[in-house]
Amino acid sequence: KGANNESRGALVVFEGLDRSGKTSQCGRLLSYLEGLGHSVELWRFPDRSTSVGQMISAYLTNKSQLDDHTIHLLFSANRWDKRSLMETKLKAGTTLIVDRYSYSGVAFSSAKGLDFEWCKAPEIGLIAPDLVVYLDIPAEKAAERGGYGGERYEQLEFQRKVAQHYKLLEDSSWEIVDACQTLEVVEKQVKEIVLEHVTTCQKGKALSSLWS
Ligand code: Z5A
Repeated sequence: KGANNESRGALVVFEGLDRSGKTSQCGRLLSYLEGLGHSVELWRFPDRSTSVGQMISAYLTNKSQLDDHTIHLLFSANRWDKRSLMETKLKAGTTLIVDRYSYSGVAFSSAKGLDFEWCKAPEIGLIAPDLVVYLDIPAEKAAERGGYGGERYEQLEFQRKVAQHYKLLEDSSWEIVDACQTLEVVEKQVKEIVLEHVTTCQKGKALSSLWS
């Protein structure tokens, strides 16, 4: 085992449209991994607790207006704020389950019409996930789940565009799960996929960076 291949925690990211079930599945996965005795934490982006996060939250709830480029960079800064803590935790053996990450950043901003490559640029150098679980659901179906609230982006036509842009980001770290299945079926599939990656990282795997 080389110095770069030390045992570590896994970086597991959940992505998908609004109401695809990310938050529900992240919670269930956390309990499951904890039950198996793993060191594990649940994170989410945007992290609304930081000062940058509060600006993002005001924007999402329509309390403030920002240029599309500006808000894009704030979402990215919100992740950069956490990059070094993320590395420390992973190297200390803690698995991180992360509800939304750079893929949301690019899919949402490019769906507004911003240049795709421009959107990816500020994410370069963030830690690459070991696994991206994409909860796949048509925008129409997601909208039926309790309906959308009043936050910006929670509109059917826009969610359709976001889905199209997500597809352009798919790479070998992605596992697509059919999110139209019941919560329990999705949960079972997610557990199996994630456990495999947690084990691989425990055995030793180098960290890598976006986008590679
Ligand atoms: N955004 C961005 O533009 N740029 C970025 O860089 C980042 C984010 C990071 C806020 O995100 C917005 O920020 C988001 C993207 C943008 N805008 N949108 N849209 P957020 O994470 O704070 O909010 P959210 O993603 O919209 O979270 P959500 O509404 O909580 O959705 P979810 O986590 O995917 O779903 P859920 O809460 O688990 O489930 C929703 C409902 O469906 C709930 O009633 C469940 O009980 C039900 N559900 C879940 N699974 C099932 C199944 N399998 N069957 C039936 N019902 C189910």
